[in-house]
Amino acid sequence: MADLPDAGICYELLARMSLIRRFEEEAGRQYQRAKAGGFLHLAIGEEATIVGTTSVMRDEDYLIGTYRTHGHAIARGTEPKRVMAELFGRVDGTSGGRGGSMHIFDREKRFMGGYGIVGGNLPIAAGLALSSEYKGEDAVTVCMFGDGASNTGNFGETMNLAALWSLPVFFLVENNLYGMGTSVERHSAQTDLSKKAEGYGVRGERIDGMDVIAVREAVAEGIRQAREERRPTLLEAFTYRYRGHSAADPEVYREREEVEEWQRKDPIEAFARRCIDAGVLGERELQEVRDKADEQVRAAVEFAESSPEPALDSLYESLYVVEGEAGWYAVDERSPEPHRGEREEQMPQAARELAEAGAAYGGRPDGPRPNPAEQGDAQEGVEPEVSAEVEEGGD
Ligand SMILES: Cc1ncc(C[n+]2csc(CCOP(=O)(O)OP(=O)(O)O)c2C)c(N)n1
Ligand SMILES: [Mg+2]
Repeated sequence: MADLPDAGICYELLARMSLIRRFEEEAGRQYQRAKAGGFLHLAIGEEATIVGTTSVMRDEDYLIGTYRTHGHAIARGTEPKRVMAELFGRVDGTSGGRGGSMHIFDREKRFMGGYGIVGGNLPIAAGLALSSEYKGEDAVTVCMFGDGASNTGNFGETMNLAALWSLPVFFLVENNLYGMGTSVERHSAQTDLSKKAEGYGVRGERIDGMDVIAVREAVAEGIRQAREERRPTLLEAFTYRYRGHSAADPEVYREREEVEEWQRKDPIEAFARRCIDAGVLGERELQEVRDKADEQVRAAVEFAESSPEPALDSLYESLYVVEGEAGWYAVDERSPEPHRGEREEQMPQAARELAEAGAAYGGRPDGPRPNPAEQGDAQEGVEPEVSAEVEEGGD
């Protein structure tokens, strides 16, 4: 077992893991109260993998993750209150309340999301690393994804380019043993995921993702190789999510005993005990860490509650930026002049009508869904056609 770092670092690691745990427990509660909308994927149980990784990154490094990344953002330094406000869909959220749980994003902290497409963040990670390389910067991109994502085409394509172009990128697969309800044995022919990129020339290694120090050491070395030698690594960290895949998961694919077995090796408790036994931290500090986490999460909820909802008029803002101008644009070959839903700043009335139709639809999901692209022009007296079917969805 690797040695403990000094007391200050141990305190910080414990504080970060405890804060993330408390944050996510509270996020789950707020979701039950319907304060947080959309989907909610919790990473409770995976804190050592998250915090061990981010603790050895430099400020200039990029991190990109999946849809299970509240903790990743907080670990990178995004304020918990802004993450909570994002879950609540409020203007002070990290994406102005428009992204929600799956799309936490903080450019300032170089946390590049928050990504809902399984495996979709891998090529973006290669792109980020390529941009650092191209600009002659020292930054490394850390890309975290799930065991399920290692089966996607993006995985192979990204590993190939990362090795071929010697990109400063580091990959970490958070192997929590399941992709939704499918176990690794049932979804991957090669169950040693660290070997999956060897054929592309990417070195692999397996570690205990429940041990924050083991993660820290392995990631530090991987990042060093990426930064100094331009050699990508694929690190497989064994971890476990205590909660279901998302808030709506009946969990028929695993036994209660399996969850309890992993909970007995809880990464936060195990690390706290180790620090106490080694005399690095005392009971008083442990209590302080818990109290501070409670306080920060309580303040985050209060902040999110009091942050306003985005204004209805702003519905079409920030969807695209074309030549520095933000707005909602569509390629429409019917005629060159603006159509409904386009260039809303020149057509405030049409934008308002569409926003109101959207809001009314929100309260009446069985009704016809407004689709600006199919609703004709904004000319006076033209009655918009309403069509398109209600989309079914689930994640
Ligand atoms: C391309 C794509 N296919 C399917 C889905 C639906 N989906 C969402 S999460 C998930 C499981 C992914 O599992 P894993 O990569 O192990 O990550 P984990 O959820 O365990 O963190 C699937 C199949 C999706 N979002 N994107
Ligand atoms: Mg998984």
